[in-house]
Amino acid sequence: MTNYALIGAAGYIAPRHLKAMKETGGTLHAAYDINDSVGIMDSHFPDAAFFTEFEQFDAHVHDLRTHGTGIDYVGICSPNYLHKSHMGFALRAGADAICEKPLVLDPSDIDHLAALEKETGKRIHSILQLRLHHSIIALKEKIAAGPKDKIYDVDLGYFTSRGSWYHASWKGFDQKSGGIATNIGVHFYDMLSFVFGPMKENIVHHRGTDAAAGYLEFAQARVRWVLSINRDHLPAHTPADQSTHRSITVEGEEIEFSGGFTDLHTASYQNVLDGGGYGLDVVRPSIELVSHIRTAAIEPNRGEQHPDIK
Ligand code: NAD
Ligand code: HP7
Repeated sequence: MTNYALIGAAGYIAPRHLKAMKETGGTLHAAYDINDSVGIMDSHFPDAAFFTEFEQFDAHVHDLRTHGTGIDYVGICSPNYLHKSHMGFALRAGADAICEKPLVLDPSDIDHLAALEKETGKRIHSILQLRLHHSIIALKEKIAAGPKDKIYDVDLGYFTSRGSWYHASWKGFDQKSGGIATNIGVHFYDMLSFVFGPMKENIVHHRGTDAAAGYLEFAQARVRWVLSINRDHLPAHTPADQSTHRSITVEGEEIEFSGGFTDLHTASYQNVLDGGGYGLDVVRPSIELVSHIRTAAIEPNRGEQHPDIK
């Protein structure tokens, strides 16, 4: 039986972690959030202890360890800028961390965390669930089976509408979330390097609070990308009842990957339990990539623009 603790239990993504812990046969012993709206825990782990103050959570996790119920993994679903501190807590408490993306905002934090892994002997795992999506795995296998010198033309449009709440929440503040390319885009930049190899060129065409766009080159791909959370930017062909449109075309051929997301957190946890998982070295390139997007010059005339940019 795997013993878990959870940080950020009241948030949007926490239920997927609770479900993953349950479905992989684990037990949640303790959870923490500054917000007490955590009734969802009853559906999964009605006996788990819950705290709204870090000090009490910390003391409880320590007591559990003293009494022989050491926590194996701490699931981390807190805002992005807090991940580093919360991963530090997990490792110092003798547990591995299973932390939401983006693992950290600043690439230099990865070095600090690597030192902490060495000091504690514990590991950090990032949730990067697109790497476990069946369509993406099939695409990776197809590219790997093709000619190694072929460069593919890829268009990536990621439209996922959010209301004004997004901008008022921590997600709307660059210093807390990293901005939309970091908070949402990190999935697809990581996925692109997973499929097409290391990044070679990173040009930013637009960087706003509700949309970003650019041009990327990987070892085997030229990518025109656009990302938007503004409903008005949805492509005209999006069905009226749909608020998201995720599309990737490779050499003009559409790869369908809008569906099949709901169970990927369970697959992510299982992957860690099976000895896989995505550690610091795996996440470093995508963290460096989004860090560059945050500070790069805006160069709309370099590289090709995505056709759905409005
Ligand atoms: P959210 O705002 O809904 O939830 C964050 C939770 O953290 C809230 O309940 C908040 O009260 C809590 N919190 C804030 N400060 C805290 C603190 N100091 N200590 C403890 N808890 C604190 O956000 P969310 O959408 O659930 O995002 C959480 C994390 O999950 C982020 O890192 C986000 O990037 C990631 N995320 C990943 C996916 C995915 O597809 N993998 C989807 C959504 C969110
Ligand atoms: N939604 C909420 O109610 N609350 C939220 O906090 C977020 C969404 P999708 P996911 O916005 O921060 C993506 O677009 O795929 C609503 C990113 N993940 O499918 O779950 C939303 O309004 C994630 O990294 O959202 O999450 C829709 O109605 C990023 O942190 C519905 O939920 C997150 O957006 C579904 O929305 C974010 C991926 O893109 C894989």
